[in-house]
Amino acid sequence: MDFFQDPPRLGNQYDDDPVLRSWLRRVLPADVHDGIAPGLRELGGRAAGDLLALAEAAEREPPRHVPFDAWGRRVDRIDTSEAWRALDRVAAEEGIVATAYERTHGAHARVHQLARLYLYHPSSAIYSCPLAMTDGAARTLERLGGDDPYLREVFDRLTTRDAARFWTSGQWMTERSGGSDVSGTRTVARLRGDGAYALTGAKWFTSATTSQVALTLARIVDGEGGDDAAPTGGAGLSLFLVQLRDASGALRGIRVDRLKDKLGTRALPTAELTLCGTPARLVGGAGHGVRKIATLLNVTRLYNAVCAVANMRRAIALAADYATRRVAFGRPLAALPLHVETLAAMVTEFTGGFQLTFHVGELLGREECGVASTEELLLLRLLTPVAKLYTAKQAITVTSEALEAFGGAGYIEDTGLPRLLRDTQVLSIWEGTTNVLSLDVLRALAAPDTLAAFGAAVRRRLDAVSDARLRTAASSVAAALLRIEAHAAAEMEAAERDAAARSFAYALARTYAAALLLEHAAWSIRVEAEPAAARATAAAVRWCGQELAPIVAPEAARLAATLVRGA
Ligand code: MFK
Repeated sequence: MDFFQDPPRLGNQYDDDPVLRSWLRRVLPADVHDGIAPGLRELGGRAAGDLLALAEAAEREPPRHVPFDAWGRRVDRIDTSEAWRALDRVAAEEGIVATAYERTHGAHARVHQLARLYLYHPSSAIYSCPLAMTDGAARTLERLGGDDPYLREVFDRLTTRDAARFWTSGQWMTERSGGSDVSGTRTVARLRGDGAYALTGAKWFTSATTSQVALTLARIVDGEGGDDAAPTGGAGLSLFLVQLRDASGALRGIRVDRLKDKLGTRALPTAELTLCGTPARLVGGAGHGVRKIATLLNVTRLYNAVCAVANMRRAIALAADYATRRVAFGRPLAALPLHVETLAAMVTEFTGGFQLTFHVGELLGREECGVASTEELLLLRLLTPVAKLYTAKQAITVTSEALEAFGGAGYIEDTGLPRLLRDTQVLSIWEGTTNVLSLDVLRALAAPDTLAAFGAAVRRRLDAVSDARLRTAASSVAAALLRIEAHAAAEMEAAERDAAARSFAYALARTYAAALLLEHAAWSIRVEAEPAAARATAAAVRWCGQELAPIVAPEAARLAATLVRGA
């Protein structure tokens, strides 16, 4: 009889995830945990069921730009699939954004919401992208919208569970002059007679152009004065809200030039736009647009990290299930020591990334409810870019390894596996590249007391570790922290500090995650039954066994310059 390999199967994505469940049990009060667990279980079932089917349908029918109607009129329609629109409805009804703003569980609301996002994202065809921007826009309007009734109404729509009223928001920052160096933004805003502004310019990457509103940056100029009249630099930019369409559905002074042809995220419409007098509402007063939109960026960067760990988790779920079905050399892959070692390395990466990311979620929840301490606020600012940049790179490694765990099948399109890698590759690019975020980490550390807050948070966790199984690991973390502090205190040229920024950010990520893993393992040993405690211990010990602070020394940076000049 012919042989056919069994495909991997997904079970309930909440029940099958010991890392998520154990972490939630530790950080949430029992009544909150017990209150939200049934909803998470239900969503975990949908993620392996109807949501997954919708995501696959949306991927089969990517969006299409229709520039003209049959009679030659410019219409710039973006046609999306029924499945893509259903994913929007599900997102509203499941409260993927709303949960964070209902604040039913106070400061725990953000953790609850991020757990829901984590379950939704890998079965959403990246509908999580519009939701990230929607959440970031909601938080920005909550902070800066004041008592403007229109902005209040927009906020309500971004945070509702009523699918008929739900709006999503885009975030248009990138222009042809660059996505990282936003201060070069050339779009201008002119005050109209009715108090609104009119925007003129070009936006080069606008994800989710089917959203109803978008936040964007522009320079306010007087009257008909040219671009030269605009104040220069990031502080000269102002933040605006654009409502894309009028009541008839027609775009308001916006031309869709084309949809981007991307490596991944193919169900997501990403467009190049020309703004020709687009009406816009100023948000939070004139000027300092970069500082104002940073509120949004810090939310979307956390989404990025949650989606990175969710992709790692999905890759591991598929590879681990397959390892029980696939027989090679007379045994299932799950019985081959080197395969087990490879999967364990993936699980370790995922578990460290998970701890770091959801810890940042906890901090954000406390900040949003006004109960964060000064130390927590400093850590939130520092660890948001750290978590984003580190988990994005981990997720690329882990999803790539997962494809290899399937052999040739991992390279074949209709297994759906290559999409997981393609969709993960974007995570280190959008919302700030690894290098831009590494420099943002230095920006955050420039604030007084930030490094001290980091050191105190790590040391407190190490001091609480008493179990003999964790002691060697705790010593490695203490040594890594000293290396971090020595690097921060060392005299060096700005160029040398910049050159080491990425490796320094990695050191912060690995060391902080190590402290969190140890804290979790110590708790698990005390409270949880086996095999949970053994699993948490193994993750902590393996994580701490790696080089925790691989900081590039100034001499190495000089060698780098030599290498690149000759390349
Ligand atoms: C699945 C998840 C999905 C997510 C999907 C999203 C899809 C959307 C795709 C995109 O839109 S990708 C484009 C995203 N773009 C970026 O992430 C921009 C990357 N570049 C940076 O982050 C640069 O560092 C930055 C633009 C911020 C540099 O701008 P400036 O003006 O040269 O920086 P400057 O002068 O240092 O900072 C200006 C102010 O902002 C300062 O405050 P003050 O005015 O009070 O001095 C900074 O402290 C503040 N600031 C900058 N970054 C901040 C911040 N504040 C808080 N948090 C931050 N991260």
